[in-house]
Amino acid sequence: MGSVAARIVSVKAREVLDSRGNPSVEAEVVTRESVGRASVPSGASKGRLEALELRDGDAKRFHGRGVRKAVANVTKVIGPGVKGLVAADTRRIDDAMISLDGTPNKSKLGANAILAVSMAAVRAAANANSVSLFSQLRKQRAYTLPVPMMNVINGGEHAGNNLAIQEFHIEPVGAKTCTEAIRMGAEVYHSLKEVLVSRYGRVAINVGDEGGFAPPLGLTRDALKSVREAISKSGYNEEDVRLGIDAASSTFYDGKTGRYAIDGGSMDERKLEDFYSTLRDEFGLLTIEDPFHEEAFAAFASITKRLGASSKVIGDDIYVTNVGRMRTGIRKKATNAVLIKLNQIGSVSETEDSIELAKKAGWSITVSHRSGETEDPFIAHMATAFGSDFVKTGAPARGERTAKYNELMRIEEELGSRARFAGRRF
Ligand code: 2PG
Ligand code: MG
Repeated sequence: MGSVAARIVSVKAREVLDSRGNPSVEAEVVTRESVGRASVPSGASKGRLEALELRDGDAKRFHGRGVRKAVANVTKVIGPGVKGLVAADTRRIDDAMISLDGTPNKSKLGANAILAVSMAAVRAAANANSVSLFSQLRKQRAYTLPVPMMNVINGGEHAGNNLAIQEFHIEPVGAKTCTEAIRMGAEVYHSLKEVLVSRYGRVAINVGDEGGFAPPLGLTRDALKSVREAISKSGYNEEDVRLGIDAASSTFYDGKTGRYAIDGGSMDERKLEDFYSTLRDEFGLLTIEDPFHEEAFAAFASITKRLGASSKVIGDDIYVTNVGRMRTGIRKKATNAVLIKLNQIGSVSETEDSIELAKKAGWSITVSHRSGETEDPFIAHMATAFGSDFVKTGAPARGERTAKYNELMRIEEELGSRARFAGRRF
């Protein structure tokens, strides 16, 4: 089957809503042979150095959160600028947009405008060739599907409770396939619902931004205990379903005092490291994401040295999927793992560069959603195409989260014997 060099004829864009009811950019790249559509997500606990998400600031619409400027940038600037380029030539399209923008953080056209087109172009190419998105992203004989990191208890800026830690994950590494891992995760999620009702009453099963429960708790340990009980209630052991956290600790760090407000008190860096270490021992935490604030390279390096042999220390806000920041992290041995988010950097090809750099460094890779998501399952394909060890895309509930998990199951089915599962590979 020869591939078609579908060229971009036009680019459209519109405002759509994300899972928090905020506007987001959706783009459509049109070729003579196909159309590719994509929409971008939006974070709440953002890294300071992320590429810029362009918002209108016009208080009369969406409380200032409209994205009409970004939409206009797609139709008026980017569209004419990429017209005639081959939709499959992701690097060329991204470079063209980056130079049209001309700023280091995509602040002129908006990363939301640029990324939407970058993703939609890959889809247009896949559709023109009648291939799945993952194989358009990267052609391989066999693919490795990621272990889902499912966020089953929400805290921090994603929930209305007093948990400082933003996310409590389950990671079914003992599954044989991705599809089985998703089933195991969904079972634990439902056992957790029962555990929370019996411990704290029905008020505890309201959900947060990523579909995890948001019980009215204030202590990290209480959340972890409930998740652990849910794992055993589902008939699994803690070797097969591991625990993890994303502290997103920039959100509870006070730059003036250098202290972290957590569990009703406050801790300095040393104390917080000891706290994580105790949690690791008590709950066997496989993942600790953003344990310290986004500039704390030395503190990251210290905890990685201490816990890194058996746990993944993931850098999210500290790296913002930026190869420059990641190089600093590699040099300083700050982490042994990275979170990859397309919209932190703002184009598909730059995201690929970050993944390749992480691979070279021997880091564990987790492709991730944002807390504000659309129904677009692009990251399921991204994770598969690049052999990400893990995928983080929320609870196994709520449509914008299940869109990704369901897509992974379809991909695994399509691949058949060409599918591997990352499992315990970490
Ligand atoms: C994170 C993300 C996604 P947000 O911190 O890892 O879970 O949250 O999208 O709000 O930055
Ligand atoms: Mg994070």
